Amino acid sequence: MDFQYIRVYRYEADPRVGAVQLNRPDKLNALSLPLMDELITALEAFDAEPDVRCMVLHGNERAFAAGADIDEMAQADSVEMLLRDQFRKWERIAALKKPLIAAVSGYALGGGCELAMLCDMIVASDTAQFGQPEINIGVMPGAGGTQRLTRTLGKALAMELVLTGRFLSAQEAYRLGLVNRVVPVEIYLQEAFALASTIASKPPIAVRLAKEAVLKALSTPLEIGLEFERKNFYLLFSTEDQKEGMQAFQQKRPPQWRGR
Ligand code: CO8
Repeated sequence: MDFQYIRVYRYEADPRVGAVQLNRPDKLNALSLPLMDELITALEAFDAEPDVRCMVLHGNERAFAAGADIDEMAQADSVEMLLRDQFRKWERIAALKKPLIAAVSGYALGGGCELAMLCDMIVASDTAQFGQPEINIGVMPGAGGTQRLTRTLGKALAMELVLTGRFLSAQEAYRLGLVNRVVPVEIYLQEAFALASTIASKPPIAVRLAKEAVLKALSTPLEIGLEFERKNFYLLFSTEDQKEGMQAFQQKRPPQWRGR
């Protein structure tokens, strides 16, 4: 399929990893409606492709994404924004079954920061900057920023970032648990792909059910989450990969995953 605002490819060293690059560099990858349409199409296609096990989303060195496209919103009224219903697409990204890793360099601002937080993990370059500067243009975060930042950073800091628009450096974001690791900009993509490749080498049904269970922790009370976890755990005992994984351990050989 031909895309105008993204580039879709497989990681050369491990084709089980699908990659999407946001590719609107002249606008710092501002997340326009057509770009978001392309992005969800590409991610859902990878999600449905049996030989893809993990996905990486990245921008370029200067910007992961500098937010929603301000030019598209500047003249809109509330009804128009509501009818656009653009957050449906964001919900579809949150509903992807396979792990999605954001590789972030440069700006991850507004919707760009929210998109990175929607991913399952973030690998940051040492030049990455995260922020919710919507307050400076007369609005506030709308794609999860007030909720996901608060859950990760706690109320005080999330409040500061949302009310002042201050950016977090990559190191600060790492210290606070927003990102998994910070590496020099020259190798941030390589690092994200290595992480994706490790996950791609694991039994895919266990990966899928484990991802679901971890995400459940963010939206349920503990008892419900524990019950959900237990059911997924039991379910894995119906997979061939569970038998293979445990037998391979006993026979002291590497497992051969079948994804069944
Ligand atoms: N939207 C549209 N265009 C943008 C955006 C954006 N968010 N960010 C940058 N650009 C454009 C600039 O207009 C400029 O275009 P041109 O060359 O045609 O004038 C080009 O990208 C380069 O940008 P700058 O010249 O401004 O580059 P600087 O290095 O001087 O500054 C900054 C970089 C600091 C990142 C600056 O561009 C900036 O402040 N950008 C806006 C950041 C922002 O406010 N983001 C939040 C947007 S609102 C939002 O995300 C709401 C999310 C919730 C809804 C999600 C639904 C999809």
